[in-house]
Amino acid sequence: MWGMIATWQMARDGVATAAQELQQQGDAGDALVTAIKDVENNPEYGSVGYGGLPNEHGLLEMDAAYMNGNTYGIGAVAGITDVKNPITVARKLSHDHFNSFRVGAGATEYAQQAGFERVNMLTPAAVTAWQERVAEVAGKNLTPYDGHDTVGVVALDQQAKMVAGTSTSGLFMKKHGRVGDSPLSGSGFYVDSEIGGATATGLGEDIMKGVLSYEIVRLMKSGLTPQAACDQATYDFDRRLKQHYGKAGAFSLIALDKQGNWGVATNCEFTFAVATATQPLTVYTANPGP
Ligand code: SD4
Repeated sequence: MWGMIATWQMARDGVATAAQELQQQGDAGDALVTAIKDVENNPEYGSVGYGGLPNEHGLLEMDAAYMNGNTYGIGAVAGITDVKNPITVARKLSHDHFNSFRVGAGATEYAQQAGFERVNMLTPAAVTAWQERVAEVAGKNLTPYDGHDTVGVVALDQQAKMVAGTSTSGLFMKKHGRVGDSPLSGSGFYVDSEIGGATATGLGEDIMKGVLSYEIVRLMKSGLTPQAACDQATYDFDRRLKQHYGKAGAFSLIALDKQGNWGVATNCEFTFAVATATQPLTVYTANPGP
């Protein structure tokens, strides 16, 4: 069995290539990097990698993480700048026992010293979008837009290895140094090859309150299907946030288990891509649950 699930329609092409790798006995980690790099490299996607929208100062700060479900090795970067593929930096860090989560200037310095390509990731279109938004909110308190999209992937290969990863430029107009859920273990992603994995997209500040990716893996461990685990974690926590705050940010969760079964739950309109040994690549639209 093999399988891959990824957040948002933008992941479709990357998942298509990665699925071929998995079908030909490829490694789950390599396939995940193929899928995420495809999104990072596409300037049309304003929320991930090249073309991502910047923070309040016009600086593009990116977050990414990689987890190996066989070893529990995790690598992550937050607020990294001018690096072509943050997911590849995160993956390299996942081999390290110490210093495996780097932030800000330290993350960028690490990537440079490790030989990763240093490039200006801010496109002219992103600069224009930022200038327009700055003019729009001039004199007001800048707030991030809701609804910018992290690419999150969970993959299973034919050797039964599972991995999870995320990459994002976070929320447009975020405060300098703001970090969301995406690089945080348990919140933006989690995977255990003996159980399954999950990743999140949406308002990081709310996702991390519920450590939602870990919660889904924990529920799968207790015997729930990926779909039941996604439903329970997502809708329970959405309810609790609404009880406490009167509202909940938009968020969506996807999961894949070690048998290649998958699940999804969302409190907003959400698209995702799935391919498994028994199911050709499909992009679905999910609607908010109860
Ligand atoms: C964050 N979760 O930085 C990311 C952004 C995102 O849909 O996925 N928005 O909070």
